[in-house]
Amino acid sequence: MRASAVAQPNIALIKYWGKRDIERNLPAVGSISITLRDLLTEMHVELDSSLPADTLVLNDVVDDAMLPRLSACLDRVVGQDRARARIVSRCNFPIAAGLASSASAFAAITIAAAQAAGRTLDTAALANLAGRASGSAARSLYGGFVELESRANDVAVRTLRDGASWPLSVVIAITETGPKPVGSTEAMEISRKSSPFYSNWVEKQDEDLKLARVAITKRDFQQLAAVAEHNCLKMHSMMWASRPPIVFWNSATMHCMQTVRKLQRAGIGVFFTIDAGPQVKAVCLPEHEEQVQAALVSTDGVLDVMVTGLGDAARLLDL
Ligand code: 2P0
Repeated sequence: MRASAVAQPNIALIKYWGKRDIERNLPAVGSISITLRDLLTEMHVELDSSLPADTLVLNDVVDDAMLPRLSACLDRVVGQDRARARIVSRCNFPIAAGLASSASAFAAITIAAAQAAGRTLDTAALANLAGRASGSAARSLYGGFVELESRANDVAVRTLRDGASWPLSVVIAITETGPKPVGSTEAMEISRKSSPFYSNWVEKQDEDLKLARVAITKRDFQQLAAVAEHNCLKMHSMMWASRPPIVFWNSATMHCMQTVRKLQRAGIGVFFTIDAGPQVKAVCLPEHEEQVQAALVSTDGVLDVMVTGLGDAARLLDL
């Protein structure tokens, strides 16, 4: 009745923002992401009928903040009448700061919980269960370049290309370490209800998905860079125009974007993307990784820089 799993977060290049069905947490749009390599969330789950309640220890500290969502996820994976769970988690990067920690957490706990309960589920079923907890988590069940298609009653997720066949680097500039001011779920609903650009965002997503899919198939870095930056800026513009406005950026976020523009003008193969937080992810060709890292390290307001590449799907760990 116990199992462990590990998952990495993923970064969307064509982004998910908005829900079509809140009850089932189905995204309003499809998305394309890259699964990262070195950022890890481990989840150890032990089901124990003698426990009075679920418990969570995160990085050696008792932590109740994420417990309600984890418990709800366990209910869906194991069943409502399940034994309570002792959950121990380790995460080697900042949590709830726009680095997709919920994606890796829910991908890992879904796999570990299914195994602990003795349920044999295929990856598609696990991805749908993880996606009920956090839309982006469905993508961390797969490695490399991943596309999520939002269908009438579920999501269909697949790897478009593995990371080894197009090994891009990802340089992450940390510009703030505290948790974000508003959670993604709440912020998405504000956008859906109030942004004058929301319907256009949903309507045009298929065009961006197609361009990105073709760019990934052809390994066309310039085409991927153009559509990924466009999609990112469009999502943030739509959020900014919400009431109340949803602004995740700080001044260092802007400085990092300017750094990337400067590198591009110098012929460096790099583009930026930004999620529900102030961190900037610079995706680059591996041969330009050191230059991109050095430029971001010396950018005003950058606190730290992490460098990684593309990684594999979430998986079980041997106990
Ligand atoms: C993404 N983000 O595609 C987009 C881009 C943030 C910006 O998916 O409400 O934590 O739990 O399904 O998956 C963050 O939202 O949202 C997210 P819920 P999730 O990566």
